[in-house]
Amino acid sequence: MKIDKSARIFVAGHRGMVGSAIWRELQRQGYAHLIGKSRSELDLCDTVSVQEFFEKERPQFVFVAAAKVGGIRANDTQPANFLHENLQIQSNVIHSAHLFGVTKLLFLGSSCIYPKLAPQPMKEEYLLSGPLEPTNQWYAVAKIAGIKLCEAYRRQHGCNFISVMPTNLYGPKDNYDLETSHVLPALIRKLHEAKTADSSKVICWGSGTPRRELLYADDLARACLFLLNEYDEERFINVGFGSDLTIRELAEIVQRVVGFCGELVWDVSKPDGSPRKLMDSSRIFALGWRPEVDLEAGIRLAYQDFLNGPWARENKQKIQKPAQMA
Ligand code: GFB
Repeated sequence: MKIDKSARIFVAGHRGMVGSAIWRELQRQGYAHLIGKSRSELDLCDTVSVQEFFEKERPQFVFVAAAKVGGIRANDTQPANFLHENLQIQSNVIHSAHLFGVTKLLFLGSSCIYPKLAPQPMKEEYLLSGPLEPTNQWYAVAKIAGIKLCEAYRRQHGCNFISVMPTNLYGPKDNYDLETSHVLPALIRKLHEAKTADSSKVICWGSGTPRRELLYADDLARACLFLLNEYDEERFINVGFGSDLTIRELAEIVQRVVGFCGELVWDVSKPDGSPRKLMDSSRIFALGWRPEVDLEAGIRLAYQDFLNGPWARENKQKIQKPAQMA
């Protein structure tokens, strides 16, 4: 299905890293009628407000990029929030999309839906074939419920709702809070602060041996628009970069990009999480989509975004005082 450039398109979560990347890509491709609501304007956990919003705005297409997200520690320490908020957001948006006749909806999941020890690379059919990784099982269960909701509304009501599983993501508007962030923004901030404070070492979490696949958010956004136009199947579809690396190798790239010459110390009291999460993206590759941003180039863009944003400015103020290094 080809989407008209004047269609009313709602991006749930348009201020987040993924939602804002989708918004930029929609604008770049000339879609003229975009709808986005900040959290203070519309609480997606509130069923009545979400239904009223759909009734008033009547979006024709919906991207569900709103979610409570975080890195390994946030997932591990806030299980109730990750499960409850994500279940609420997605069921409110998906049910309202059905009630108000949305033409097509795209739901975004996560690679953590796959079993902790799934064979690599992970194919779509490995869903629910083994136990989940304990640190993020709550988020994973919510995302699996989101996939199943889309399938259920398709089967029972004939809705064209599709699900897309991205690998680990990074890019503009990432979260640099060291307690709740994912590994890449954490490494960018820690290494930048260490360089600025002339520290000799930085503490990284875990053993450094887990492998991760990372995709730049704007590449995911291109994939999402491509799939909204081209993909109508019930089966969800993986979107990955196509190769992975160890966390230690990732940290070494960040060292190079940031220009930090000190030592990386691995704190093995912190969890490693899944040993490996490499997606098998052959289905979307066969449809003709490919990532465009190479990892080191993407990390350079992300570092620039960090330097231009509030986290680095806060850091500049902080280092007037004696520097604190993690
Ligand atoms: O990105 P991350 O937090 O989450 O951590 P997951 C990836 C790996 O980096 C783990 C290590 O092995 C961490 O121990 N790591 C090293 C660090 N230093 C750091 C650091 O300073 N901060 C962080 N955060 N990690 C998440 C899930 O899993 O992936 C989410 O918890 C979601 O639910 C997301 O699915 C995509 O890749 O392990």
